[in-house]
Amino acid sequence: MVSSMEAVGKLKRIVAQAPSLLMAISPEKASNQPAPGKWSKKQELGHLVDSACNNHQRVVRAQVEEQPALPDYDGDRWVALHNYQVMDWSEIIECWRVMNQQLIRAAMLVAPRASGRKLTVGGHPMTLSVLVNDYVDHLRHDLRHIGIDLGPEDRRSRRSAESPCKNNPRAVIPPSGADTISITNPGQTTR
Ligand code: NI
Repeated sequence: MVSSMEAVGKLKRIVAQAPSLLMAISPEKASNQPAPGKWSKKQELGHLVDSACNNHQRVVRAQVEEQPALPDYDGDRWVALHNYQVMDWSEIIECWRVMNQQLIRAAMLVAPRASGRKLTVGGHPMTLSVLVNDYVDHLRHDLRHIGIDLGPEDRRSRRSAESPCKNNPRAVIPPSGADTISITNPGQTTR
């Protein structure tokens, strides 16, 4: 079974390393929108704040509810709602750091036997352990797109229905039985 503790260890290292690397990006560069409708680095990191908020909630609920059916969220609308583009770059970085500390706190308390607890996110069945691993993989992928490279991604925990991100759509592996791989960019995201 994939361990959630290993993923939490990776997350701790990312949260220790990434803020100073993000601060090295100038606010001007972080505000630059590469094309109409594309996220700036501010908005991409804001999306990672939203991801942390949603996944913190999931990590908690998976431990206090029996087989919870957890919702996905509309990544574009969450970014637009928070208006990250007008926030200070340093404030978004700090918000991201603090939310991940909160997620780490909740995930640190997962008892070993709870790692295999079953839940669904946006209708996709998974375990709590897979959810935590998937969260960290997605985080590392999106940080790399922002320009923060923290080493190779761990692909062991990829789920069958992976949601691409706005700026960096990637292959969605179809559920088993389907025979095509498509590049899509839906608004809904589980990550
Ligand atoms: Ni993303």
